[in-house]
Amino acid sequence: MAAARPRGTATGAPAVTTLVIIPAFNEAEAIAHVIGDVRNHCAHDIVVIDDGSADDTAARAAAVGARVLRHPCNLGIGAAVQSGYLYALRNGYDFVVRQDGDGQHDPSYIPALVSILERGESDIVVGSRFLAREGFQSTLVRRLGIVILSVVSSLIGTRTTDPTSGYWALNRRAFAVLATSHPDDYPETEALFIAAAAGCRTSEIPVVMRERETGRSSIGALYSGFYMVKVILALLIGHVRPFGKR
Ligand SMILES: Nc1nc2c(ncn2[C@@H]2O[C@H](COP(=O)(O)OP(=O)(O)OP(=O)(O)O)[C@@H](O)[C@H]2O)c(=O)[nH]1
Ligand SMILES: [Mg+2]
Repeated sequence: MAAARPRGTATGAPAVTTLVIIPAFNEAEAIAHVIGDVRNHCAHDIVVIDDGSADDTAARAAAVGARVLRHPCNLGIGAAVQSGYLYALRNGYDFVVRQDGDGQHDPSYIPALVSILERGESDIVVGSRFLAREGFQSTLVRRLGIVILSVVSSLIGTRTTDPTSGYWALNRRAFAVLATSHPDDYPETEALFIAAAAGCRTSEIPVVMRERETGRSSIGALYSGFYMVKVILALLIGHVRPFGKR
């Protein structure tokens, strides 16, 4: 795998570097287009984390010049994102943008997400589809779950309008925390809680999301209910448990 970009500017000041991480599981049909779309909107480095795909995801990402980390088997979305954070940490990046490999996240929002980190206003910026209420709003069952998770999150002090959004930007302080401690599946709500418990500040900007056009969703209607219970239990247990013992 290629090393991270050399850092530094003509004036000698260290350049701020941003890495876009794209977790991908069986996204062969979408991944090359997603990478091209990111490149159309920013010049940041890109790493695709191929989570043990059975299709050509890794080869197609590599064919268009992206760096690819490969899990030897499918470990789940949480582990895929955590591998991206670990890579960013070990290679000295300042900021990470996390976006999905199925094309649901419009990379035109990347500059806006990163600019909030650059101004030091927040440690994590979440792209929320429910602030503008335009575009893909998810299925009815999942929206209901999202409302319940928002309420539970508010009660324990991590208010967010879109607790399952996977479209985030994080500074090094935040991704260092999550590189060490990250939930497995349906991870976003719990990850926000872990970061907040470690002192990270979170904010949101409105984004318009698209519907998945290819591949398969990780979350069927049946699993939505299961994950909801799991995440709520994890949040409540996390809330009564000192962070240091996590
Ligand atoms: N399905 C699934 N996706 C994974 C896994 N590991 C990484 N991913 C990637 O994680 C991202 C989010 O998964 P999605 O299934 O799209 O989840 P989602 O966006 O909440 O659900 P949809 O709105 O139905 O697409 C995608 O880019 C996946 O390719 C995994 O084990 N299963
Ligand atoms: Mg998706």
